[in-house]
Amino acid sequence: MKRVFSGVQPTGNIHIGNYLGALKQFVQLQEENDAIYCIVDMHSITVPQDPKVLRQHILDVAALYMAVGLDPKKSIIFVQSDVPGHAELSWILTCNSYTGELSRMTQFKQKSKGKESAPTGLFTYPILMAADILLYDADIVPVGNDQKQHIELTRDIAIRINNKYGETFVVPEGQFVKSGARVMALDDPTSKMSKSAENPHSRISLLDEPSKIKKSIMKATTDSEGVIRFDIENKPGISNLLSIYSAFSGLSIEELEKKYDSQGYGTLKKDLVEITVDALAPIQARYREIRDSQELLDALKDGGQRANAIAEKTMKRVKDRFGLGL
Ligand code: AQP
Repeated sequence: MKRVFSGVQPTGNIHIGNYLGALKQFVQLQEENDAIYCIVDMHSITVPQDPKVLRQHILDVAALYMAVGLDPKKSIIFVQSDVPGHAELSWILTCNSYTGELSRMTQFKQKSKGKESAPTGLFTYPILMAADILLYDADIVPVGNDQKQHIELTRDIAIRINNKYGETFVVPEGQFVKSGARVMALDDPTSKMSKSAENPHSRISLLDEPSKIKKSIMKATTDSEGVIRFDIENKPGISNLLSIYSAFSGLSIEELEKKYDSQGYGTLKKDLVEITVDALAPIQARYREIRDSQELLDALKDGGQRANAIAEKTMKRVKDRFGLGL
């Protein structure tokens, strides 16, 4: 059995990019692997958060994890800050990484762009992510394409420490889906769909009402050519809609191009609204059942204890290698 680890930040409502790029794989992977899924609340404070809202968002993400199909009997589901090993290991990894490699991270460049000074946590957050993964000896890390660079960094740090201190960490592999690995913003298909983008119509959140989904898709930026074909460079808007359609319907891009041959963008958009609304309806129904339940709190408590037991073992091994403590 392989160990799978991944996480999502509680920074707002999870959108279809998070779902198609990451969560959908989480559910498939829990069937035949030893899966651990975290709500990475310590990552979310790299930018300011309202404490009351953050708590609610932690529960929202946990409920959405379960609503999309994660089962606490099959997967460990827990909150990152409930396991002290993440912060502890992060410091040890920080001492074994370089400012040069962190400066190359494109997410840091994007998130700090235009700011006179950025929080140190925003700069070092890829190390905390490396700690999240290495703490659980993960073999596989299912994530969206935007995290490729961070997985590479995690591997580099693990290999560096293994070479210097002897076999300490499992070197993980990223796992990326074919369609949906990078869902783009509906209002600007050249940047990725994001929870924190200002325009709510740039994304479709898993909890959006049908009317909001309709408005966002019908307003989505396209082009003036009027031909439905996949061409990311010249037709990023239509290509993005086709990718989302393909990921939700299971139809290939070629099948969709044939289906919509000589049809207008309006028809494609209308059908995509229907497909999206239908795909999200059961998730929303389950979310409403579970969000305020004791079952959710019990799952997180139990998950935290089980995650902590694994993390403590790793920390003992790491401290031994580094000669820390007695
Ligand atoms: N647009 C996307 N397409 C495909 N996958 C995506 N992911 C994020 N955006 C897309 C994947 O979702 C998982 C959880 O992401 P996260 O919440 O940890 O952080 P993020 O990548 O920073 O996501 P957001 O939505 O853009 O949040 P904010 O706005 O808060 O920064 C990851 O596996 C990610 O790859």
